[in-house]
Amino acid sequence: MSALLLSTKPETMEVWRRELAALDPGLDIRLFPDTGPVEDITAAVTWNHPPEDFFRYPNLRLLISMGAGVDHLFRPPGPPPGVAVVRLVDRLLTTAMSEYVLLAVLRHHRQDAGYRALQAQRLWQELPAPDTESTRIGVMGLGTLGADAARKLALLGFRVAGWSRTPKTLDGIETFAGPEALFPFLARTDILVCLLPLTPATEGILCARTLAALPRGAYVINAARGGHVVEEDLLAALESGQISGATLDVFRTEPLPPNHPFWTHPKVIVTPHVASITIPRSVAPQVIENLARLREGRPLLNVVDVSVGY
Ligand code: NDP
Ligand code: OXD
Repeated sequence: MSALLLSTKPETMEVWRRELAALDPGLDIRLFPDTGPVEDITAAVTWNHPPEDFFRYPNLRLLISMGAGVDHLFRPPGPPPGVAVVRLVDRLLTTAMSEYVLLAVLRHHRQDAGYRALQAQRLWQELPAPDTESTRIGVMGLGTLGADAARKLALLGFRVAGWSRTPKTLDGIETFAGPEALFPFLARTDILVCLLPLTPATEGILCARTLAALPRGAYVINAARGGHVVEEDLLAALESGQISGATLDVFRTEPLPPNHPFWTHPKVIVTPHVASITIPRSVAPQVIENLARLREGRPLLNVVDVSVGY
């Protein structure tokens, strides 16, 4: 017996089941918590499932994240030893994230908040003209999402740089790599975009020290994970004017609690973790493909390096 465990928000579980079953009607899909005998489960497609539960399935061999990020699978105790982890890489996910980043960059760059405030006062007034070619954008993370956003920003004419763990070469983009390059990268960045995975090495990376290393008045966009930001440090930097504003899609606590200061902060734009939403129909083929590869012992797609956590 070989069954697939499906576990996500109850409201999307049925959509996932339908899309996977449409591609492989013979697939034995078990919707958590109705797992049947735990010995049957050989793979799981999951989002925010309690990680300790994965240890209950003695024949589990593969964990498939329902998103690009896998930090939810690495929360203690992490994936059971010997279980492979894969994530989603999907054209629609990538396009949507770049749209989010471009929107946030352009809204700030074209002083949208300023013009809305003038409109509210019926004031016909010019603000200083934005200068695209001298605006320096820095993208943290040059993976699937960061590289696409960086390329699209460069096409618009911004001066784009990116920072990654290992060295990268991208046409028209200045690249920085490793911890020693972080501060030089920050020092040349007017608009900072975070598209890093959340790992022990990147947790709290947007903190007082790194925010202070940006030029005064820099703008911050975080569409990666809430755990990248030390929220009190960002609030203090906004208060002091070191950071002129922020667009935040992700938060340490989600949903963002109603009394959280970000909700009403005049310099903060909040969105509810929607920068890029997985569309089950679009990603179902790669899930089915990976299940086939698992069965046949072929190399899996979009494998996560368990030793670094992304
Ligand atoms: P990838 O794994 O493709 O890319 C990760 C990038 O981050 C790589 O360039 C990697 O460097 C770099 N990186 C990792 N660790 C470090 C480090 N310690 N120092 C410097 N650079 C580092 O991920 P994706 O681009 O697909 O996704 C990025 C993240 O976006 C996801 O993990 C997820 O958290 C978030 N996300 C958010 C969504 C939302 O709706 N808000 C939707 C989808 C994803 P290297 O190239 O050297 O490996
Ligand atoms: C993801 C997300 O990681 O939606 O895909 O956050």
